[in-house]
Amino acid sequence: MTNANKQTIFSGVQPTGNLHLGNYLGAISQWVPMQEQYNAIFCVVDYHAITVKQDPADLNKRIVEIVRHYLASGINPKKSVIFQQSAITAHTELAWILNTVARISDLKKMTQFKDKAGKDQENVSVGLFDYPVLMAADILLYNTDAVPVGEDQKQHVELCRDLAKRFNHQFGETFKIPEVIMRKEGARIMGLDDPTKKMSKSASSPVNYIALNDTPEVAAKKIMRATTDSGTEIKYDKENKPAIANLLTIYSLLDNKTIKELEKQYIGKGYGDFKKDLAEVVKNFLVKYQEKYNSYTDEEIKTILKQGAKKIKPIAEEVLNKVKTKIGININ
Ligand code: ATP
Ligand code: LTN
Repeated sequence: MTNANKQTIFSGVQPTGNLHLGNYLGAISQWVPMQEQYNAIFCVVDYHAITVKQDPADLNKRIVEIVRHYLASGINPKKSVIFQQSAITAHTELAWILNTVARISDLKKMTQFKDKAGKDQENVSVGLFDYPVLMAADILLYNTDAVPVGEDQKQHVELCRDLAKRFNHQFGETFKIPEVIMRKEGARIMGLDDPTKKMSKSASSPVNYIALNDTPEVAAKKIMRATTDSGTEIKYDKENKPAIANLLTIYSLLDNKTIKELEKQYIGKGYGDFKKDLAEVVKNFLVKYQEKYNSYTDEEIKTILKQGAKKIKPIAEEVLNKVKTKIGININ
């Protein structure tokens, strides 16, 4: 199943909207080198996706697409487990049990809920409100040591830790307490049109983000149109030059150069030169990425998902069974 000498990481992406460079740089790309060192489990969190309205046919296609993104990014199904959340019923069962430990006041604090619900908090689904509890169940079912995510998910992992501690306190040592892992740079990639807001697939403007399935030409144009700051210098200064700092971060991560190296490379050059080169870097990245993305058949992907679930289902069942015993509902 998994190697007892290695720690376990768990993470997931929702099959909603178009994945973008923020998802890739902030989350998925940091998983790739971790596959060597950890038991790595990557989930397609379809039960999370339905907390907001989805078209069933689109959702069905997107589940497969997320796996394509994982593979295109370099997740290797021989090293890591890739599976679909709804294939393992322990996720929703544990979420139900954790619902009895979570408090309404905990969930009301979640900034993602507040952002997504907006002014209409009373009329969104209970599922959207409860979403972080399901996420906690995902993580805790696999004795997870660490959860690599983008910065916007940090608060959810912290809630997961709190729920696990509360449960352990109430029922005795049961769950491992997971740590959050985030990139030092790139945990929050900002919108190309507005560097004060995170790049988001739900952004109102398509120039906010570079979708991983944008054509390389369209993506290059988006870079050329990206907002810049006043002044002319290519310098990393998050406070005063948030747009250039964001573009430098993207450049650095895609081209494997440090920000210092890039600053040096562009001494005496202007925003125009810098953006032209970055557009080329993004273009080249997408050409390779999309080639890999398209190189798998749907059948291959479905097999990967099925084998993944089969491999880790026993771990989830064992943990769930332990929980059921602790709370007193196991009668066998
Ligand atoms: P959105 O705001 O675009 O709807 P989300 O956070 O709901 O996105 P997911 O697809 O579930 O979307 O996110 C997958 C992963 O990508 C998570 O780990 C999340 O933290 C990360 N992520 C999302 N947006 C960014 C970003 N702008 N910068 C860095 N990481 C990000
Ligand atoms: N809520 C996360 C997706 C997610 C997740 C998880 C991430 C669901 N379950 C468990 C890490 C671990 C998001 O990115 N929107």
